[in-house]
Amino acid sequence: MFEEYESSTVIRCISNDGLVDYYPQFLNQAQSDSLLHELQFLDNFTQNEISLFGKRIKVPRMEAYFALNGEKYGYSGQQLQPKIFPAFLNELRLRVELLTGQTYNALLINWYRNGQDSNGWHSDDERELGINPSIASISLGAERIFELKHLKTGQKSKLLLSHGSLLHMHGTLQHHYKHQLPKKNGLLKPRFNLTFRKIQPSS
Ligand SMILES: O=C(O)CCC(=O)C(=O)O
Repeated sequence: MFEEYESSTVIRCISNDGLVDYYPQFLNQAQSDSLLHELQFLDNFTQNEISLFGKRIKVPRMEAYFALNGEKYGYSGQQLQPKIFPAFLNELRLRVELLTGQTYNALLINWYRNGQDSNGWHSDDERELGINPSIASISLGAERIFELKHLKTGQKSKLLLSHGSLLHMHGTLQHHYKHQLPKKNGLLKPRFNLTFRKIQPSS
């Protein structure tokens, strides 16, 4: 069960099993609009395939993956092809690092074209992300609901992710919770979700 503490800039959701910090206005309106505009010109998006119950299926969203030094990352039986960070996303990366106090060398962008695109229940627990992954996730465009579910109790928490917000998942969260971005019927507008990650050197 999460307890929420609100200050003017951050809502911190604390449980014994992980940490979530939510910054509703990490970017102001003008910055958010301008970033959303720039993202629409990126031509790195593909609809990738994962393995699920022995079958190859297309993920219900578009993805683009950037890495500073070709760091390899993938999930559910797919390997993402790293592209070089465009300058504007690298500047954003440095700004995110200042906020969270972490360093990131990779960025996975999810582009949900409308409310029928989604991201099913999962934990970001791939070995490349280290023991307690720090994932800083920026939302741009349409508001969508983000859900967390405790693995043992099944208890759910919901957050509405707004345009320009940043959600920081860290601590032991990925060991104890799954998260998802469900479909939203009737929504025609797109949303971009920029997830900054730290890929550990392979041993
Ligand atoms: O779109 C979101 O906010 C969730 C993205 C997500 O779950 C992921 O990239 O692992």
